Amino acid sequence: MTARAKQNIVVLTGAGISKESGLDTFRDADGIWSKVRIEDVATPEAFARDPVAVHEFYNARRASLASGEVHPNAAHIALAKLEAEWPGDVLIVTQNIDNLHEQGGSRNVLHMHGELLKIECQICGEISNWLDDLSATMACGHCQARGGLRPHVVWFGEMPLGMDRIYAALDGCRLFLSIGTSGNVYPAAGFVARAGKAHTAELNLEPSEGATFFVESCYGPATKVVTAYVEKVLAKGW
Ligand code: BV8
Repeated sequence: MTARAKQNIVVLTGAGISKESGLDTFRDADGIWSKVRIEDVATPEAFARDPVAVHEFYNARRASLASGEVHPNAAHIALAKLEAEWPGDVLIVTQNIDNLHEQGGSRNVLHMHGELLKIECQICGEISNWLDDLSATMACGHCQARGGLRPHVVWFGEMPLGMDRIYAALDGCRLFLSIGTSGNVYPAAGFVARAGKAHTAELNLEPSEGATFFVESCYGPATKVVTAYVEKVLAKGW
């Protein structure tokens, strides 16, 4: 087995990688949290207090993503090329709930904050693909119960998905890339410190909150810096 085949890569992505596909980020000046408060739409308490408002928030984003007008960009496609051509494992851990990594060709994707095009029943636990609006009165297609359906999304205060698998991948990886994230949200923002054996690089439009934790940084739009970085890794490593 070649040396490279033993070198696994973990890539963390955030909303910035989808910005050039037309999806809003959260904390940029015109971002999602400048228009609506986390406490009103992205916590279990908000959902219990006003499920209609929370469903409206996710229904609008789901309709945009499912419209067929939002496409993966060159950065998503470059990461799929890295996965296809790198001899070791490449795991994408995304904070994003869009499906643009998959649309761009990536297969090994872990959505730690859930997926916008899936819903879950709080009564029977069934997780289903769902492209339409969701409402508080809809019946679960699996158990037929009404009133238990929610977006399959991790809200603030809830446990992110796949944490054991993520930490195992971070412990063993030799390259950790952080792309398009401001480093504000934990535990994702702490992953760079967990990747003890890895070369760490931040590819972002501007320095994140955790910029000083990275050995290397490349600043600029993801469609440029990610494509260039992937070509460099495939040509000569890091
Ligand atoms: C949890 C829902 C317990 C779906 C989201 C310490 C340890 C552990 C927890 C905490 C802690 N301190 C505080 C907490 C609690 C909390 C938290 O982090 N709060 C923050 C606000 C302080 N965390 C939680 O509640 C998490 N759960 O902790 O459980 C636990 C404890 C330990 C270990 C395990 C579990 C749950 C967090 C999940 C919340 N759900 N989303 C949805 O509606 O989308 S988070 C939300 O923020 C999105 O998922 C988003 O992806 C995520 C992070 O934001 P970013 O992706 O970084 O987006 P942002 O806009 O901030 O930045 C975009 C970046 O892109 C910018 O830097 C910009 O410059 C750049 N950019 C812009 N354009 C481009 C670009 N880059 C490249 N190219 C471009 N063109």
